[in-house]
Amino acid sequence: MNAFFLRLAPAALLCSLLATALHHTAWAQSKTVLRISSPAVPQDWHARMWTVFKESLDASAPGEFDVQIYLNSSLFKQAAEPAAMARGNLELSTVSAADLSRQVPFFSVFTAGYVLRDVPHQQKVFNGPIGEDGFKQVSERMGIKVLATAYLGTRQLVLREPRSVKTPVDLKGIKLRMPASKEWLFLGESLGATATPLSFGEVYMGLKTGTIDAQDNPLPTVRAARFYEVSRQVVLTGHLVDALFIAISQKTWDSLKPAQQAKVQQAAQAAARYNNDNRLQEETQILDFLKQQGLSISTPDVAAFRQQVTGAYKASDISKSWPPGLLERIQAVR
Ligand code: KDO
Repeated sequence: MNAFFLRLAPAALLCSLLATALHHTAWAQSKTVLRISSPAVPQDWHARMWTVFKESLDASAPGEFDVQIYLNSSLFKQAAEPAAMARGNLELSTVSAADLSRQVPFFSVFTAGYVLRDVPHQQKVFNGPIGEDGFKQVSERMGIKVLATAYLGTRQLVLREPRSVKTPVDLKGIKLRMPASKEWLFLGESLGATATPLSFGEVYMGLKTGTIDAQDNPLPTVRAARFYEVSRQVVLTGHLVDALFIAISQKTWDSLKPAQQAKVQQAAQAAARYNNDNRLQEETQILDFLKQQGLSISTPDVAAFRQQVTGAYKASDISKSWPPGLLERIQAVR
């Protein structure tokens, strides 16, 4: 290279670097940002599924989306996500039946204990005409759109200290932590305990310090959030076959091109499948893990719990808000 070109080389390099940087900035700016907020701990399947969502979109729509995942309620508080999505302040999250039931009483039925029999029943209900009816109401009334149903797991009771629990009477006086909403608290009371509201992020400390005596969650979550370190007993009540709905802000959804909507929907379904497969698999082995950690596993009189819980709902104001015939429609799904 002659002297002339050698003098030009640094300038040319600078120009090319600048051009690349500008190109990247423009590229980044043209990407649609999808922020995800979840209370889940990183090890839990419904946290890890968001990576599947991101990878799926990066593969199907390269360069079109900037997916940002915020776990441990680091972006929005637990249960604040639906309102944030409705306002357009958040793009995606998972929402519970309790979150939906405030504006869409249809979902209140799914906050009740012993309504859904098992996972196939849950999936058939939400992936069939009943789910379609409910999700349509969510779109119309809440400014969010449900993209897929994830199985959160079957909720069991987990106690800080061992105790003989056969029927609901045995839970009398037990401070059972529940998520902070009227639907969750009613579920806790219907089990015979004294329901105490606390956000998910505070459960570990609550168990450790004894401000609560028990909490209920699916067992894979007990492992992922390390609640087993501060618990002594699992009582297999199986009172709620719990779901989480992957949802997107309607504003975000409407801003996407039809081809992008299809890719986002597919990515959400892939994420839910990943969560469901792994969680189901883990649920088959989790009791061994918990026993190894020193917890005792007890089986109560589930029929007695079912009877008490079902009766409590029937007699409550909560069930008065349920659309007539919906419970029977759900029960008829086989
Ligand atoms: C909980 O707070 O117990 C709960 O299991 C309720 C669910 O609806 C969901 O919010 C979940 O926490 C979080 O995703 C943390 O796993």
